[in-house]
Amino acid sequence: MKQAAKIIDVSAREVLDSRGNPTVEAEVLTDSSIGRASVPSGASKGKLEALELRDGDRRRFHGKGVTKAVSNVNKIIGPKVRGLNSLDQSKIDRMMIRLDGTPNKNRLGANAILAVSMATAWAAANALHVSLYRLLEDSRGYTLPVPMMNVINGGEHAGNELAIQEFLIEPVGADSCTDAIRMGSEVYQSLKEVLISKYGRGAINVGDEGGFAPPLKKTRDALDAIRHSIRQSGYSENDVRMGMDAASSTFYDNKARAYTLDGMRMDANELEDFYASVKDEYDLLTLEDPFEEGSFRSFASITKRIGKTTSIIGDDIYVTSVPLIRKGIREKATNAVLLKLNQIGTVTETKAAIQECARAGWEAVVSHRSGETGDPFIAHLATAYGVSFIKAGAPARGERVAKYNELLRIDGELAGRGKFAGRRFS
Ligand code: 2PG
Ligand code: MG
Repeated sequence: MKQAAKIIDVSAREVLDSRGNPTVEAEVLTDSSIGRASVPSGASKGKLEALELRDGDRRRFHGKGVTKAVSNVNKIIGPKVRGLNSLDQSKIDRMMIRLDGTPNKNRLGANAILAVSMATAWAAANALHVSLYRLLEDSRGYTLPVPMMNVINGGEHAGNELAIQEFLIEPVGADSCTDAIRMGSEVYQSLKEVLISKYGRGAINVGDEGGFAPPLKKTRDALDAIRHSIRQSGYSENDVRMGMDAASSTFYDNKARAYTLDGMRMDANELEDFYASVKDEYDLLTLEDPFEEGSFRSFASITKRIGKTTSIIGDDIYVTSVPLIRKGIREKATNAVLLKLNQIGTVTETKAAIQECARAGWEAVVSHRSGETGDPFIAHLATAYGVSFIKAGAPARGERVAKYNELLRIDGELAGRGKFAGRRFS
């Protein structure tokens, strides 16, 4: 694929994300195509994430404007990228990293850099008239990921009292990714009925990622409702597995070194016991961020205890950074990694993080953010690199289904040639 599609213009604008906050959208124009991308934004962020540059001007968007990042694209990045070949993704990404010159992209902003990085990939794919996953491909053939659908929202993503941020369903027993999306949607609709009949219509308001945000307080209440809805949809718990993202930094008290969960105050050992019994009762397939992001030791302890049958996923502790993932591998801290483009800021660095997981034999999970846009980039990224899971929210709300619908298109285009990652887990 060594053709050229020369970049002739790069521009950016402020658009709104799914929470109604401003974010950066960039356009890359080549001599034969156009690529457009917009960047997501997190709520429960890791401390070491690349910088999301916000204006801080209280008179606009409550300080959340991104005009500085937009202007960095228009005035600083754009002129340097013009004239380059859009197919040289890693060269362009490396150039932007150098231009920024800081370890966490705090001069130009990861939101500015990532918007151009992703728009470059779209422009290159469009110039070659191929789907994006084909452009990004890693030559190992295509494997479509298991969708991890967040059907009950808590933590920072909802106004209820659930401490755990995400309760996920994972239809591993499906025949294909297309089938898995259908199964997930069916369970989601059953869950709606289950929640109404148990708790009334007020229980089906939704959180930031489209999952229901019922007025529950206890972890097991949420898991029970999901289990009930899996059975009510006619599936077994082997077909549709369950997972959680605790995002536990959000319920950790640093001074007291204690976690507050389900009305209990627990130290790391007690919390590990809690997770281990929940894992046994509900056969959790995945458990993300069980401890706050500095606790590599606690992560390693739970991985040793339940990691044979459960993927312990590190999100905030790795922030998609290769050096941190390497530290995790050395310390056997987890056996899986969450990958988010905007935690690190370029497509090339995200790819390197995925490859690091593959080398260690760890599962990789490509993920959305709680603040999203209609950009379906991650559906292509997950397929191109054959990761096991994609986490893109509930099978509801436009910005969430944009990713699942793109997977349906990709699966259709591959017409049976794409493998499905679910088989390994069922
Ligand atoms: C997470 C993400 C995505 P946020 O913690 O995994 O679900 O949440 O984007 O708010 O960091
Ligand atoms: Mg997380």
